[in-house]
Amino acid sequence: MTSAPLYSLAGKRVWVAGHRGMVGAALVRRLASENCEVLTVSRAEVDLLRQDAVESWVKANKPQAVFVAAATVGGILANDTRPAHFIYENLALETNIIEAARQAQVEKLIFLGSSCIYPRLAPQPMPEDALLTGPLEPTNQWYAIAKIAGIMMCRAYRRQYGCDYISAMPTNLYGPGDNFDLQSSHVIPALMAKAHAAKRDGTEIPVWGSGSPRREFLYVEDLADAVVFLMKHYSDEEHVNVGVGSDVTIREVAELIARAVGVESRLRFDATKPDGMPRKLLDSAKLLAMGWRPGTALDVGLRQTYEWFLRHRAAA
Ligand code: GFB
Repeated sequence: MTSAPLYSLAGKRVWVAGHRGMVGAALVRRLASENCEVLTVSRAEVDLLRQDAVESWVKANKPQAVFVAAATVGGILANDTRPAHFIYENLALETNIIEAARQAQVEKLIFLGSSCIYPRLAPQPMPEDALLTGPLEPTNQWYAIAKIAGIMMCRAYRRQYGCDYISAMPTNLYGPGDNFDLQSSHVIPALMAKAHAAKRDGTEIPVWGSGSPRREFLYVEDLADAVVFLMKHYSDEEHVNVGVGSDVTIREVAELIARAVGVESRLRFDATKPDGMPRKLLDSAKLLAMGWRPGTALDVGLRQTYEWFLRHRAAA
């Protein structure tokens, strides 16, 4: 059963930071039914890496609630090869936004992290209190450290300033608006683009790594729904995991993607590419106990993502 909301978005000025990204765009779509005024700002107007620009814009535009969906993100190879980008840009933009929000007396803020904040060998499924209990996965430790810092900032701002700032940790995401670039993307959009090419050219589908790592995948529209739910129903220090409760191997997701694309090509595994974390399944019991449920099965979400890809192929 869902409890009565603690915070209402109705009539509020709500800033979605990062509205051009997959998550931010899904949040803007989801907020259309919340009877609030959604604020967005382009990168050309405000560079989120510049503290003075962020502070001036927030002061002038006076949002009452903030969704921190802005982030420098990418798949395993991008994380592994551009560590300085991932740690610097994420630390800079999240500290700029959170401090600007405090100065402008923003009523409520939700910071979005990632399941890679947990130790490489955390117990599976990973509960919230596994944070900082062991060494991180080396391929994405830079991004993870920045995201852990964001969680800690929200906690510290609650303690010292009484700010109602909370954090949500989504599992691996996919859906409309994803990045389909083969070098920098996550596994689902990469394999979808490769399966599409294999269907066109009659070739094999190259899959990085061994195919045995396990991942939990959440459709981005469900994530947006969960984040709005938490904004309204949650107010506490501890971050909240957002997942679907089950995972699949990379081989299995590759097969599901091939089915969604309608291709029977053989999978070819490339052992020169990294596997990353052996398993990444969140324990989302805390969120489920609040009454939220994901709505989209993986095969359905994959079909919808492929339809989006076909419609937006040139841009993707
Ligand atoms: O989605 P992905 O890049 O992110 O990779 P992570 C997941 C798994 O899929 C890895 C395999 O074992 C990859 O080796 N994989 C197979 C592929 N084929 C491909 C391919 O063509 N492209 C990609 N990208 N992977 C990221 C982190 O980790 O996940 C970030 O680096 C973030 O920090 C994000 O947390 C959610 O799940 O390994």
